[in-house]
Amino acid sequence: MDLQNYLRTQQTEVDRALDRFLPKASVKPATIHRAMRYSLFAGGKRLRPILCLDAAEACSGLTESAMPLACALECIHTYSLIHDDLPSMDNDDFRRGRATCHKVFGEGIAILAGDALLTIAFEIAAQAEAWPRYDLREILLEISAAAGSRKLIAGQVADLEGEGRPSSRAQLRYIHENKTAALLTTAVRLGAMSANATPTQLSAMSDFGRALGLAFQVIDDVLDVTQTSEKLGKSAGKDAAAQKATYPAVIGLDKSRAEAGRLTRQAHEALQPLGKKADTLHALANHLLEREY
Ligand code: GRG
Repeated sequence: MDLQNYLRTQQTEVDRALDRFLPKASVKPATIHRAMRYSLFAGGKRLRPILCLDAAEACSGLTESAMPLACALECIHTYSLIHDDLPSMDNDDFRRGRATCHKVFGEGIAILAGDALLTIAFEIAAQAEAWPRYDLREILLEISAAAGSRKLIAGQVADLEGEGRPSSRAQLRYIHENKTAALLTTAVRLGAMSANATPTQLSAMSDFGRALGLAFQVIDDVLDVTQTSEKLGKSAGKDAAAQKATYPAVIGLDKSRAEAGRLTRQAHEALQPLGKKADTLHALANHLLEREY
């Protein structure tokens, strides 16, 4: 399988769908729609939507059924990046290879663009069809829980509060589970739900998403130390400068790489019940471990 080519095709499909779901840039008030589109179409990897679509296929579902959920997740993810970059958070000027939303549109509009992306995620998800095992109520509960104060925001709070203080591995794991792995787990779970997955398939996806999400954030921490800002499309070296709780800071680079490898193996094992149908998810897990940006 030519994974690079496959990822490009999936990114294009996701971008087309996002373009259909988002208000056009000319819709009033144009400033907010321009700001939302500016950050959304800035060239993200579309990892969460692609995982959602692949999980649907691994459970014998159709990617068309998963697409509204895939797009909703990308809107939530982009909102979190816009807010994460704000002066009151990480105060970053550079994201997805371009100036951050608040640098271009000002802080007020950037906050509102994040709010609007979070809100539209639910509007988009509500357009998904219902399935015999998983109704819309369950889908919306899954998304709200992942984006809420016990998961995504909990991770961000712990991340902010951990700055400048020594962290234990347990604290680090808590941050990674909530800030990163929760949304990635939800991505594969929603894909599976859109395929009317059996309880065994859904449980396999939960285990896969968690292990993959943890590996993804360990690698993200490693890349922050080893790569340039140009390559990453975001400011490199910021974690160390802000004395953030990261794996390289707590256990060093070599052990961090080994930990990412161990978690990726765990992700592969979790997919066992899905057999050959999960081949693309296996390939994606390897690709994320070896990525350079
Ligand atoms: C509610 C005020 C408020 C803020 C929410 C929750 C939150 C802010 C921020 C967390 C965002 C964050 C930086 C999570 C870490 C996960 C991570 C490594 C994100 C980068 O994901 P990629 O590499 O990015 O998939 P692209 O740009 O490719 O989509």
